[in-house]
Amino acid sequence: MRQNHHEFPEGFLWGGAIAANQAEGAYLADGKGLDISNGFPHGIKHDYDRELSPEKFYPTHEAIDFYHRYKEDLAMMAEMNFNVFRTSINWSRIFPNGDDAEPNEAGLRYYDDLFDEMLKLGMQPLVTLSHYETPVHLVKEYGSWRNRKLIDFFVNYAITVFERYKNKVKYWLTFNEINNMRRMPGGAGGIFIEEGEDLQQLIYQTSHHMFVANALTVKAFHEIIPDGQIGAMLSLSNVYPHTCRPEDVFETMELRRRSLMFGDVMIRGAYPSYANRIWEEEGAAVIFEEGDEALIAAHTVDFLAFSYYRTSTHEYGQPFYGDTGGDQGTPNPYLETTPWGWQIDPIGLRYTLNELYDRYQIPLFVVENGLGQIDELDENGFINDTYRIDYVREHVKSIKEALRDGVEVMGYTYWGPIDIISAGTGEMKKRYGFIYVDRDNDGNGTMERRKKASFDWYANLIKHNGNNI
Ligand code: BGP
Repeated sequence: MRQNHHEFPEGFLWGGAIAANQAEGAYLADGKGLDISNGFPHGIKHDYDRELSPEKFYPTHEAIDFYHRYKEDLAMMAEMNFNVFRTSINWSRIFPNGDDAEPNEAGLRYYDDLFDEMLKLGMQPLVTLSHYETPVHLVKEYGSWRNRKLIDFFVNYAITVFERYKNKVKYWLTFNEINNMRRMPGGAGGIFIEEGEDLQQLIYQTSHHMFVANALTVKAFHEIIPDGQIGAMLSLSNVYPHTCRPEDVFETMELRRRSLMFGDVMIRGAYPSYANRIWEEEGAAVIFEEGDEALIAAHTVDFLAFSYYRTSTHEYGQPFYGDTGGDQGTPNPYLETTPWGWQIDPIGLRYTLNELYDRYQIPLFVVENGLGQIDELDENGFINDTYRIDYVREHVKSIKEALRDGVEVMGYTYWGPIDIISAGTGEMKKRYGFIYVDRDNDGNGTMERRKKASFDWYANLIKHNGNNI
């Protein structure tokens, strides 16, 4: 029988995670096309501008200028002893319109340099193919994932980057938080509802197209990078029943299943039996083409990556509502809450790791976990973010407990090791970083980088492979 780990195993992947669109800026540099993130003035929770307005400020256009400053930033990540760094390739740097016949060489070269730099510093790149970055042209011209042509465009993009980076990048993720198609299809898939359309039908049909694309991508990946690993990525912050009332308990399971079904398809290779009932009750009739089910069955992912930020509770009859942090219902009186209403629950991470491993029995990777807070500089310009240290320490302890429970965990990439643009709200004020960036919500500031107290603490945690807590 396999022994459970009492400590973090050797080779555990420690680091941080960002997304291209929330950090790079340089939104039209070197031939890049517009991607959907460029049209959200206040993040994906809020309005999307189909046409950019010259009067408005769009935070992703400059973001934190990681595009030009990545060497300096990665050097700081190396100082924190990262052995993995997660970012995305912005699809629209490689195929500016999404349907171009040839890839954009300047975009390819940028990621060559970026991955070379990571490798030089001892970090494995962990790369997301699509992190809320669908090219705008695909949305306007094809209706995004409504159209099965997107499957070909996406797979062609994936093959292009697999071929290009096969000797540099061994860990890949397909769609960031694919289950956010249910909560925020605009951000997750460039799906903006048109008059006369049924939202549920739209969500499940477009998700189905993404599942087919996922299967074809996994197939190509295993052919091109046989020594690598590719994962599904879901938003899996958890939700508890608000009370022990059976109606609360059962409906909470139904809510959770609406996320887990995305994992079921990509990991088990088939829609779960309860999917039919969901579609029936939502009035959705998902059209499958011949061969779709066989493809999905044949090409499943190697591991499950997920984000975990918080838990919430659900009461019977409450509408299913969520944001970038996960499902959100009624506050839990036992938990502390951030200024953004996210409730801190380290035990919930251990609960989630066990839940997922029981269900799937494949390696798990915590690729997002972090604390968005208001950080204030003291009179010396220092940020003593003990609250962030507490957050990470308690969550890492929970992972250690899950290892003892027998869960296989590959790694931990803290979300936003450097302050970046919030995906949900477009703010800079919601800071996650161990590194402070001098920039505010309106784009003022010098962009100077500065270490917070958590910087040395996290460096020391990794130095001891997490076994000093
Ligand atoms: C996830 C996204 C990230 C991210 C994070 C935190 O949903 O994958 O892109 O930003 O949530 O959310 P926010 O930025 O809204 O605080």
